Amino acid sequence: MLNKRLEKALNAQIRIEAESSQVYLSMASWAEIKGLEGIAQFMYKHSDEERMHMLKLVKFVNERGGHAIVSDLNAPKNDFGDFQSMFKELLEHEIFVSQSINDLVHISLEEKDYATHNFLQWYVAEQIEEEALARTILDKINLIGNDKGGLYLFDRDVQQIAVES
Ligand code: OFO
Repeated sequence: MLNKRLEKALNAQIRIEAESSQVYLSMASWAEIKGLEGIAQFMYKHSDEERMHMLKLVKFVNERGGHAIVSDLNAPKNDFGDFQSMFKELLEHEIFVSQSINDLVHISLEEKDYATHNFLQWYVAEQIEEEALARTILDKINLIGNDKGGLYLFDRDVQQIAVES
């Protein structure tokens, strides 16, 4: 059975995952209208993944005798300036999510809830991957600079990552 402190913290994480899904959906839509097809596809996929992260938490909270709450969300912005800044924001957002997962892990240990601690390890591993992927993409962006041909190839590369992951 989840204690109230952990239930509240897990519900806060449910909200963060839902907001992450909205942030990436907004990035996908922005990229799509800019003609950045590959980047849009990558972001749509990322948005779906965040929803899956949220659902996994919802199921877990309810299975453990808590009540997963579907709350209102902050609206994401809908203009990202340029794709370079957008990917920087993606990395910053993932770092923020990792911090929040770390805090949750900390609470689960303080509350001696080892089932939740074990469940959260999946998120810890996922965050390592997501941060690493965002950093790899930013490295590619730095390599292409302002080269238009490079952007075309980058867009295709990112699409490929979306298809393969
Ligand atoms: Fe990309 O963050 Fe979920 O967990």
